[in-house]
Amino acid sequence: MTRNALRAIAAVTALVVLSAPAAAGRQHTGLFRVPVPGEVRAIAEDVDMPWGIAFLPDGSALMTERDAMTVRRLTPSGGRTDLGRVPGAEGTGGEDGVLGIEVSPDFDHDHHVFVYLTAADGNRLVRATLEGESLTGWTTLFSGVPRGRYHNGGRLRFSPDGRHLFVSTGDVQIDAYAQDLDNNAGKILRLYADGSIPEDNPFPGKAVWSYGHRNVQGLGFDSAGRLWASEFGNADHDEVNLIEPGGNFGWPACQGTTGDCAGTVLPKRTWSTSAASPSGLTIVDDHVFVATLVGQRLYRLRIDPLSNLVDERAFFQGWYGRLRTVEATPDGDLWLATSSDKDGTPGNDRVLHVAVHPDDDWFRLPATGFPVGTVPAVHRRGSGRCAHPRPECGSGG
Ligand SMILES: [Ca+2]
Ligand SMILES: [Ca+2]
Repeated sequence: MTRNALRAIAAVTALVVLSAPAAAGRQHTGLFRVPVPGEVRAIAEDVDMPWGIAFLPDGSALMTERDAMTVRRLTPSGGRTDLGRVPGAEGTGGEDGVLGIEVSPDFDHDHHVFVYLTAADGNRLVRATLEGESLTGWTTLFSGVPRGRYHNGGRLRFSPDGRHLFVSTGDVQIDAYAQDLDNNAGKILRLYADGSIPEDNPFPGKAVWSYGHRNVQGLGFDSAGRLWASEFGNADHDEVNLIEPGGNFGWPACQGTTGDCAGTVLPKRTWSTSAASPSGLTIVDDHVFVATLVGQRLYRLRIDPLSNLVDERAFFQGWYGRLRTVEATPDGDLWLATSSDKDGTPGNDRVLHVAVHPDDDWFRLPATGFPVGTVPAVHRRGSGRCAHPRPECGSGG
């Protein structure tokens, strides 16, 4: 089959996806308030390289530690239970180890937990069952993702309808893998929850959902059911992308918007790598939050009716060091994980709870969108906006 034919299939798939109603959460036509990060308190202060965080129906969360290769359960009040080391995981002390974690959309019935880890022969997706205070019945669902000391991707995210599990991978520092559709490195993969490959994936028989990625560590869905992803650039440009099924996102010929980008999907936002190095991503009320490592800040960007990212704000810049992961709680607050992996001291990372206060102002994403040039700005309050302790005052941008 020719590449054009494949692209045609991908385009049809895209139309099917984009025309499908948002299956869960608030509709894209809903009236949203601007989520403003506020008070911060520590949930855990002596964890080691927290990487994945996923919430259980009771409001507690499962957290992986990358290098310790463990799973822990944290409660919002600071309670902690060790669920043990993940069998079969082995890291090199680089960026591999036990990475993303997800909870089954049907957890109340199946108690399934999904983990992305580095094993001896590559990165893989595994599943366990949470029974009481232990994870049992570890099963490999999908393997064959190349591993490397660096660029292992690792984020897991269920689609809003719970039918598909998305997996981000990295190019493991072999650039050519990202463009090779027979290689699962440098991709976003789309699987069923049992690890099988959906028959309507853009490239028949392949797990590949999008390709040409360098290292994706953040995935999130907006209220229209669209997938957004954060991606580490090389030396110049980090990216946030709106993912199109079958899309080529450019790497390695194209980085950000520079290089040979013909025929590739350009990012919706780029930053210099010194201002970002984006890992985790989550979306609250159609605002994209991105946790950054080198940038040591939390970005918030609003998705506007034209699917652009606008009204960027940076929070907590330099306050907590490198930030790996941001996840929305079931009630719309945020958990934030630090990543002090460069300081040579194990066990000194934190998981933080960030209260989110809806702003006084509202905005609406209409179904039809506004004509270009008439997109209404979010109205900002004047006096008092930057009164202590609102962290938004901590930085510009
Ligand atoms: Ca790109
Ligand atoms: Ca440390």
